[in-house]
Amino acid sequence: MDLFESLEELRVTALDELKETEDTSALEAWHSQYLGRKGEVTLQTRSIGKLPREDRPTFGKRVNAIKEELAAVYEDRVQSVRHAELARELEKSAIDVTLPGRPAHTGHLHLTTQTLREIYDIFAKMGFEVYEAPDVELENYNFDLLNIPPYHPARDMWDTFWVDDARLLRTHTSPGQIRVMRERYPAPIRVILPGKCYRYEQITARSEHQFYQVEGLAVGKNITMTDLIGTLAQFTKMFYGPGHKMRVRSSYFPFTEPSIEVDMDCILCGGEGCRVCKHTGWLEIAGAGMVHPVVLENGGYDPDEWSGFAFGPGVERPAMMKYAIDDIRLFYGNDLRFLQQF
Ligand code: FA5
Repeated sequence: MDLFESLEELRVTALDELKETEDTSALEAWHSQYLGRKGEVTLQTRSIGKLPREDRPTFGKRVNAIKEELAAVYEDRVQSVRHAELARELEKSAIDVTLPGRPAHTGHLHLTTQTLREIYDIFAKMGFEVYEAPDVELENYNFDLLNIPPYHPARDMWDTFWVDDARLLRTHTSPGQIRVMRERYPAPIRVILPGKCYRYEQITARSEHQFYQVEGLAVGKNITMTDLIGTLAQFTKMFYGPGHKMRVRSSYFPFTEPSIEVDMDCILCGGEGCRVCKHTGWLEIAGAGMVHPVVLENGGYDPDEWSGFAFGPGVERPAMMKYAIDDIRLFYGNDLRFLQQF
């Protein structure tokens, strides 16, 4: 076979092999085999010397033409192989838009907020409006105007976080009584004052150092203890549902006279006694009483003409009773396993 024939044969073989290439590495191998610096087609020019002088230009031109042709066909092949590779890649990593997505977790109201709203609803039905008072309170409002002067031992009932010499984090919602009375005088009052209270005290299963109270205050003409007990009995019936026991004990608060403590039968132990009810079968849910004449006066109301009652339940403790929660620390422990149950 002469050099011209073997050159044509090389062309056909190279084209056939190029058609077989399926990926980039096969293409690279093909390119270096035929068109690389030491490729079979490139090296054809070295055989020129073996040809008769008159055939050499024709052979040289033919080698160049084949090189150009193969280079052009190679470029086309590169394009189509890349396309095919890309298509395979896309198919492998394709997103299945028909798959259902991961569900987004929606939050919900904290149990304390739910309980607060439930309490607002109940008192709204009895004609009480919501009145808001500040968390950072003047010592004067938190104590003095509530008939607790600096020397009074009752201050020991409320271990206090002080902000400075005159201001503190309110230890109870009762200072709001003075604010609302001073604002509303001489109108009759029927409000609840919800909010957070702060006490510098030991955290236990039943006591937190931050907790909510919902103060209640009614001021009017001829308001009596019967109205107070009736209101609290109605509240407990609506909050806990029928079939629960409420009891009232006499107690002492400097800002009410007479004063009472309101207890519910302990739902957790069914009255048997447990650590939450301090083994008594009863859990204290509110302090209450008839507004003390000094407090009425400090609020601007003449005690000879006006009378009133006040009460101050917590929020977490009544919720613990209602939902059988045996540790108050769960409320603010941020454990979703707890929070998601409500
Ligand atoms: C008071 O704070 C009075 N101001 C209540 C009051 C208002 C009496 C109006 C008379 C008239 P006491 O310290 O008992 O009272 O708290 C009232 C309620 O707040 C308790 O019954 C309880 O439900 C809740 N409470 C008190 N301390 C804590 C605490 N550390 N953690 C959780 N709840 C608490």
